[in-house]
Amino acid sequence: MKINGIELRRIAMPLKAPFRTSFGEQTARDILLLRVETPDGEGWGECVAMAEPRYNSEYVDGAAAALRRFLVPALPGDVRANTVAAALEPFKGHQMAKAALESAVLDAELRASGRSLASYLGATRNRVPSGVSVGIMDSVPELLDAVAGFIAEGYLRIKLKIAPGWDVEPVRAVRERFGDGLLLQVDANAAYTLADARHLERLDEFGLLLVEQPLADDDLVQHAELSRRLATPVCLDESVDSAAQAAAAISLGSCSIVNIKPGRVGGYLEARRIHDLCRAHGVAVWCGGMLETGIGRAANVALAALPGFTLPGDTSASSRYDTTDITPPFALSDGHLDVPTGPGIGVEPVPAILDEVTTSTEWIAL
Ligand code: OSB
Ligand code: MG
Repeated sequence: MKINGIELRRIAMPLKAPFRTSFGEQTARDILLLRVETPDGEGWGECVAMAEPRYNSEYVDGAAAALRRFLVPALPGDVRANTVAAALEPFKGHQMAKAALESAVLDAELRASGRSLASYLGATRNRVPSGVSVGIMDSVPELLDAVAGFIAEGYLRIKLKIAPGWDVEPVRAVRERFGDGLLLQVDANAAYTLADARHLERLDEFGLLLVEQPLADDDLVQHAELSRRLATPVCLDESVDSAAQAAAAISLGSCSIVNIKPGRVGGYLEARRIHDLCRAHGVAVWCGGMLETGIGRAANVALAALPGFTLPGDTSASSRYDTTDITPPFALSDGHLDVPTGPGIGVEPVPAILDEVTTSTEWIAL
């Protein structure tokens, strides 16, 4: 497939409510979108790097710089999506920037051939169960109100963000208020150390589905030690940035569940490899989120429809983030999101909405 060029488009999107995690509070989104233009069509990709390098080392200005200077120029003139990763491999890191580029090329390629991303990836379902990630709040009553609202909307699983000082008590309160039937899990975003193992053991009494990324990103050995000590299954997010890292985590016993975020691992093809690897090892996976717009969400929902995704993902409805999405909104039906069936990711930005939120565009000719 020939590519004329690639448009980098920055958009500013509000968040309905501030989203607080152990690494910071976010009140708005600064997002980079990629549009690949070919002689007979286009393809879209969303870069999930955040404004600041607090979740991982990537950040949106850095991703744009890496794409402009190294990644886009490394693409061959005649490119296939399944050769993009190899072309970008000489440049270390920058998984989120690489993922966005591969995603846009893949979308263009699939649109040109009339095939959906879900079908291409090997999806076996036409809808996926939705969970929601609930930020740290100022008080337990405020948290209980927020969780009650999400349950009323139909979310099938609740994830609570935790941090030292906001863990056992909010989890106990949610469990007591909503009962043992609620699918409940927590995410620490690397806020603890192995010295907190005793404290984390206190979460065991709440019957959580999992505890996500309790320790530092590069602490695979300590995660293995913690996994042996906790009854609650340990799930990794930040620690897994490739299939090789997933394999290491599995063989060390660092986790029994993996959160797969395509951006974090360099794209949907690597995400599928991690899915296949985990499935072969009996390790459950679920699809994480990075507060994506409808572009990234559409692709995540397609991935989440693969057979190894046996736990509800952070694939929430568009309305969880904002009052208007740049694509037709993803809405919950019975606690599920429908998997798009159209060519490629199956959705496109609504031009008028996209223009309204655009803060800059840049064209890179190929
Ligand atoms: O750790 O899973 C995370 C959002 C931004 C960065 C990291 C994480 C998250 C979420 C929100 O938990 C998931 C979503 O709703 O997209
Ligand atoms: Mg996480």
